[in-house]
Amino acid sequence: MEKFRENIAVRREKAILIGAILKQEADRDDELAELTALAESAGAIVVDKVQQKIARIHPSTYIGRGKAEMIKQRVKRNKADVVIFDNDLSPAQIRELEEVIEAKVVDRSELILDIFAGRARTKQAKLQVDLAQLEYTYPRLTRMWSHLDTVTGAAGGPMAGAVGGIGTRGTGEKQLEIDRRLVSKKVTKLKREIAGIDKRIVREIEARRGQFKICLVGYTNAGKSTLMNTLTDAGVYVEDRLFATLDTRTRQWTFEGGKKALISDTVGFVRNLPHQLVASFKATLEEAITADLLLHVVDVSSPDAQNQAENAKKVLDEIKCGDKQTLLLLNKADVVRSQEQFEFMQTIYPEAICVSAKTGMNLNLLTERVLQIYTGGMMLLRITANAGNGKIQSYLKANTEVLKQDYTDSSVIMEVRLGKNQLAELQRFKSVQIEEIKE
Ligand SMILES: Nc1nc2c(ncn2[C@@H]2O[C@H](COP(=O)(O)OP(=O)(O)O)[C@@H](O)[C@H]2O)c(=O)[nH]1
Ligand SMILES: [Mg+2]
Repeated sequence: MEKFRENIAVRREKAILIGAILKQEADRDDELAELTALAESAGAIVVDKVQQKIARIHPSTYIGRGKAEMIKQRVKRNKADVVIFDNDLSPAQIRELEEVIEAKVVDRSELILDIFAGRARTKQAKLQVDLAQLEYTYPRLTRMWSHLDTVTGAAGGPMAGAVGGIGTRGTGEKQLEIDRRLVSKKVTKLKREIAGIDKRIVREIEARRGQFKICLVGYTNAGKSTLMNTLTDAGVYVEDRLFATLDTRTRQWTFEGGKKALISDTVGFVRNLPHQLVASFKATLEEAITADLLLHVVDVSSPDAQNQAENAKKVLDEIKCGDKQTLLLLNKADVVRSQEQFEFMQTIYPEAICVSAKTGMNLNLLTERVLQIYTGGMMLLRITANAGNGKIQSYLKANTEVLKQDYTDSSVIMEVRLGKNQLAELQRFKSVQIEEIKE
């Protein structure tokens, strides 16, 4: 049943990327950057890229049979498993291309669906992705078989179609019914899985309580994953210790002085997202909703940078993250193409930090700002407690910078520097006198 297009996953597969551009369209010099970031996001290993000019869209193969033959050779040479198109293909085109190329063919929307499916974690997110998948593949399923004979009752919404009655029986119709049963089987299986997922989510939230959570947002290819890796190079994937297989994109970020935060990567915004996928895309941003701080990464070397930044802000507003503490990062500052545009971006976003995830430029500045927000700024305190109160003394030694420690007959007086956000924790200690020292 490989024609059911369930097998769109490209994880760990060697992929060749194809971008077909109509002759009259403008040249692109981005080397399929977005598709590359998406493919890697889905776990594929990109082994080759082809940007192909075509005179027209060929109805059966999109790019034309000759070009498809050429891709077949490249698949052979690279021992590739999958060919990913930057274009949206019809089911018939995919089928035809798979026959000529003799490898799995995936189009851009399918790739995006695959990523979303891999990232959705809550019940709601899962259901949304599933719905998007059905919305996208079910009508294709219907069309795929309807050429065999006329199908009644096959039209309509994806769910309606799956439970709808069938009139006369023909070859295509029988096949369609089998496929429908597969769809409903899949839904049942998913529901069972969701029950398990719910428990894991609870565990995850438990594990994260009280930790400072940072979330990377921004367009695909902006450099979010690179930034996360650079910032946490010495850090550990949190899943190793806490969440087993649940979240592969959350890492521990350890600051100088030993403070720790959690930093999560997101799929990112996608250019020209098909409308069926918008809801499921938003579901993948759920990580952002629970974060304490957002790092909004913008690729400032892209001519489309301002538009992307504004677009991302709009969506963050829609999912009610608009008021969340956010640092805007103008990334790829090492490769800006237009100095004029770079300066313009700095003018309209004066608060933004210009960074390079690749060269490490200004990442110390970023770290400082994050730490400042994390701690709420530093303050100096004089703390007086009973000399016998060992708890407060060990807390201060472990969690603050102790500048001075004096003893009187019965008391200990300590001067410490700590983050404003630690104050609440400190106030939980009984019989302790706290005074702020103005510098
Ligand atoms: N020159 C340069 N390239 C970068 C920088 N940050 C990321 N990249 C490149 O941009 C591409 C996309 O980066 P990635 O981290 O996957 O983006 P994501 O989709 O936002 O996670 C990769 O090829 C990176 O090597 C940077 O600061 N400078
Ligand atoms: Mg990424």
